[in-house]
Amino acid sequence: MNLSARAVRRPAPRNLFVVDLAPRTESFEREVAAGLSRSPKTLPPKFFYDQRGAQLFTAICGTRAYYPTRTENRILVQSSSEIAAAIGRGAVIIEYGAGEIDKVRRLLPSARPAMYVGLDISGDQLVRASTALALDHPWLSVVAVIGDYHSELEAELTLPAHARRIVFFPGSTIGNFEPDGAREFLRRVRALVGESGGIVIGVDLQKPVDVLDLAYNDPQGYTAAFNLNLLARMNRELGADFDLSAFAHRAFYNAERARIEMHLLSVREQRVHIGGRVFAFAAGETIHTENSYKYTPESFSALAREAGFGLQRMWTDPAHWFGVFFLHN
Ligand code: AVJ
Repeated sequence: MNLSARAVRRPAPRNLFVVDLAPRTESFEREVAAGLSRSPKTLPPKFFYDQRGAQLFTAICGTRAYYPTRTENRILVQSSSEIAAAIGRGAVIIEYGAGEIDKVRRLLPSARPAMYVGLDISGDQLVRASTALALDHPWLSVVAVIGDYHSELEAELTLPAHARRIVFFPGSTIGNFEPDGAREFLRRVRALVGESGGIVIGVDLQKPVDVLDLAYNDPQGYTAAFNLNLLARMNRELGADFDLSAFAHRAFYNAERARIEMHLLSVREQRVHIGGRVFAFAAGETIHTENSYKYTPESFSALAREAGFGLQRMWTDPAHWFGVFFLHN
C-alpha cells in the first residue's frame, strides 16, 4: 500500500479550474486500427502517456542517459531572470504537455504571471500536478486542460482579454512533429498569442550520435518499458492480445532525417487481435512509434521564421546540446 500518496492528498484549491477535453477510448481504437492498417505500421506518440506511460516518462527523465531534461532544467535555472524578463510580468502562460509542471516553476518567481494554463493528455498526472501548483502559488490562477495539442483552447475557456499570452513548450516535444507539422503548430501558436505574445520553446539540438542513441536506450530499460507499454495499453484498454515478449524496443538515430526513431519490432511472425480485427506481423516488421527530430540552432531558427516569428533569442548550455528559444514578433 502506498501510504505517502494518502498522506499528501490535498484539498481542491480555489485557484484551480479543471477542463476535461480528453479524447475518448473510441478515438484510441480508431487511431490504432488506422495506424496498424498502414504500411509501414505506425502509432502516434501521444498514446504513450496513459498513467503508466506518464510514470515511465518521469523515470526516463531521471536517468543519466536521458540528457534533455537535466540540460534544459539547467538552462532554465541559469537564465531564469532573462527568460522571465522576455516573458514580462502579468502574462498568461499556456503550457503544452504540462506533465509534472516542474519546469515552469523555475520561471514563476520572476515572471509572476496572472494565469497559468496547463494542457496535457495525461489527466491523473495533470490534476495532481496542477493541484500542487495552485496550492504552492495561491496568487496564481491555475487552469488544467485535459486534452491534446489540437484542443481549441479559446473555444473552451475565456482567457483574460488584455494580458500578454506566452506559450511555454519545454521538453523538446516539438521534435515529435514532422517539420511541416512543427511549422503548422508554430503558426497556430502565433494565432493564439497574437501580436504582443510569444513562445518559450525547448529544442533538442544535434550532437554526437552515441549520446543520442544512449538517451533512447537507457541502461535501466525505462525507455524500452515506455515503448512496450503502448502494447500493454492496447491489451488493457482495447482487449488486444499482444504478447509483449514477442516484441522488442528499437531506437536509433536516422542521420539523414536528423531524428531518433523508435520502433516496436516483432521478433517473429505473428497475428494480433484487436476488437474484431486481426493484424499480421512478419518477423522483423516494426510499428514505428515515435520520431524525435534534432535541430541545429540555424535549422530551428529557419523553421520559426517560416512560421512567421520575426524575433528570436536562444539560451543554451556550454556544449550546445539543447536550446531554449524565445520567439515573438
Ligand atoms: C517528450 C517527445 C520530448 O522525444 O525525447 C523520451 C519522448 N521518447 N524517450 C523525446 C521520449 C523516448 C520525448 N519527448
